[in-house]
Amino acid sequence: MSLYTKKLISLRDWHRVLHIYAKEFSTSKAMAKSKYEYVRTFEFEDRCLQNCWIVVRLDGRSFHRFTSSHKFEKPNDKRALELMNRSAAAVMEEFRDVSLAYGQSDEYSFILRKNTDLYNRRQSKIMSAINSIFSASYVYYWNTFFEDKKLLYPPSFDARIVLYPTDQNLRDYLSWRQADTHINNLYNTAFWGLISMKGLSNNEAEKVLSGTVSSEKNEILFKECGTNYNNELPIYRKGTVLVRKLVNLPPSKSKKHVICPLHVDIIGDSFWEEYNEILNLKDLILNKDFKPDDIFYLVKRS
Ligand SMILES: Nc1nc2c(ncn2[C@@H]2O[C@H](COP(=O)(O)OP(=O)(O)OP(=O)(O)O)[C@@H](O)[C@H]2O)c(=O)[nH]1
Ligand SMILES: [Mg+2]
Repeated sequence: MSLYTKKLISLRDWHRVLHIYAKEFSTSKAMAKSKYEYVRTFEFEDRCLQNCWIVVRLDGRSFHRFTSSHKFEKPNDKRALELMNRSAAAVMEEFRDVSLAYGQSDEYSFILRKNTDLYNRRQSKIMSAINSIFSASYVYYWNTFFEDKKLLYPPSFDARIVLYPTDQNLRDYLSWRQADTHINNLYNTAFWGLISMKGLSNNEAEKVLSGTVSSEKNEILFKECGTNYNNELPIYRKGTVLVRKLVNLPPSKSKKHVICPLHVDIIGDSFWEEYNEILNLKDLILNKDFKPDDIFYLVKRS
């Protein structure tokens, strides 16, 4: 009985037989490959701690320059914000474990379910994949939102990952980002209002607003520019929160999974009560209040 027949009988496993053949008749190329194999040991374990909410925040790199090169409207360019929202929805279409996303200005935060097993919770894989899908989508959808504007150079985004161990930490994180939206937008609206409506220079507008609190900025906007801040579009004042919904879509009225952009308060309790499945890690239930006229993104793969 030949050596190989003996091995075949004793192992009774074709996979292992093939492995033996491969090993015994390996070419010098395969040997060389295994010689270098050790470099893998330089890789390090970067798994996110279990049971923590995983937040990935992307931020446009040098968007001050990017937005002025592309002549974005000041202080807010609605089409640019909608492009950000579309790109973030592409991330949520791809990764079902992203249960919510929040965006404002040139940044977007993605919240992964605390029990996610995406890429074995490896930080570098999660962060790079999300950044890549978002950045590629921003370029891919550019023409859909800016049919009259050429993309002059490739935009890019930095990314970071932060872990939050409690639901309250996660809510505080999102409250921080939405409070930031409010502070920046009120300032920017008043600043550009004083320049465009009152004809002030950048320096003069800065001086008028220096040291003022929110209520004073509101008053300056109202008295000097005739603008009631509360009438500004909610997408500017609140930013955008992307949530998942299970809805009946006409005409077939079959159940569909959609992603909806909302411009609502996420600091108070009511948002978290309405979308309680997010913190409770529950499956979506049919949402009967959905209006198909609102903007939504259909999730094609389920
Ligand atoms: N005109 C206009 N500019 C915007 C809009 N949204 C964001 N920006 C610009 O993008 C900048 C974003 O701020 P930052 O992220 O702090 O600045 P950055 O230039 O991107 O710098 P890094 O993030 O540090 O690379 C703002 O300061 C604005 O200049 C918009 O809707 N319209
Ligand atoms: Mg930026």
